[in-house]
Order: sequence, then structure tokens, then C-alpha cells
Amino acid sequence: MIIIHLFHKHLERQVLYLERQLRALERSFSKYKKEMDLLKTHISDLQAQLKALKALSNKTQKVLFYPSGMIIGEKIFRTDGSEGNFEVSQAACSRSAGLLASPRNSEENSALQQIAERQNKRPFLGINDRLTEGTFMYLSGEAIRYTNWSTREPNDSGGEKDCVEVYSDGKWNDKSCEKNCLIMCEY
Ligand SMILES: [Ca+2]
Ligand SMILES: [Ca+2]
Repeated sequence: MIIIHLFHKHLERQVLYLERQLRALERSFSKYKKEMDLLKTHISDLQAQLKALKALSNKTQKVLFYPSGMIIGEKIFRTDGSEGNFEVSQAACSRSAGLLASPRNSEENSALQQIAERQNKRPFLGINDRLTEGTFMYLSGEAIRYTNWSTREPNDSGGEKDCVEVYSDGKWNDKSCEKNCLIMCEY
């Protein structure tokens, strides 16, 4: 009898203990739920701000750069409409703390093509094979990874085509570095 009584007491204590634990858990849960709701509100506020910033950035881009430039990702392509051979173009870009335009992917190439189209001119790229014939490199000496050659280009016709121009369709052609092209810089 005593044993049963003691066991019953023990069970009661266990139940009380568990009930307390459950209440504590409920309190924590409701605290976390409140914090979670607050976080959700913060996130949607941030999303709204980001959307507004993007809209402003698009507008700024149009005001500042149309028709002479474009922002693509973290890069800006820009031309003042003037022309020059490769050396002149390269010097002009570095005077304005930029580099000759070197598209690294199709999005950049397409942006560059659109700007050139507005000028109705073909730009030089910051790419050439002057060091090793047939191996086109960026001005930094780094091997190019993205290319957009036109059919049967580069052909090095006449053995003197070491610079690269962009046709109006965005395709590339190797061309004499002495010829004049649109000066297009990137920043
Ligand atoms: Ca060549
Ligand atoms: Ca060619």
C-alpha cells in the first residue's frame, strides 16, 4: 500500500514538472513567434526599399547615360562618340580612368552593341593578339574567356589584323589596329 502511495506521489510530481516545462515552452514559442513576425515585417520593408532603389537606379541610368552609355551589372560602358585607332582609343580611355571596353559575357557584349548602334559606329575592344598571333588577350595579358566572333573570324587577313572591332550585329571581327573605330571605354 505504502509503495503504491509513494509511486502515486512520484507520478504527481512528474506530471507537475512536465506541466511547468510545457508552459515554459509555450512562453518561449510565443516569444519566438513574435520575433519571427517582426523579422518578416523588416524583410518586407527592405524588399520594398530595394525595389524603390532599383527603379531609381534605372531612371538615373537613363538620365545620365542615354544614349552614350549603359550600366550593366557593376560595369559602365561609355563613349563620347569620338573615334581613334587602337593606341588613341586606349589612351583616351585611360585618360578618363577607364579601360577599352572588354565584354566578358553576352549581356555585356549586347550592352556595348546597343550603345555602338546608337552612334552608328563600330567600337574597338580592349583585346588583341599582338603578342602571339592567334591568341587574343585582354590588355591585362589575361587570356580571353568570352568571345563572339563573326563567321570565319578571326582571319588575320593580310597578316595584320590584331585588334578587334564589333559589328552592328554584336559579332566580332579582327581588324588592323591602325584603323579608326569608335572609342568605347569601360569603368
Ligand atoms: Ca592577328
Ligand atoms: Ca577579320
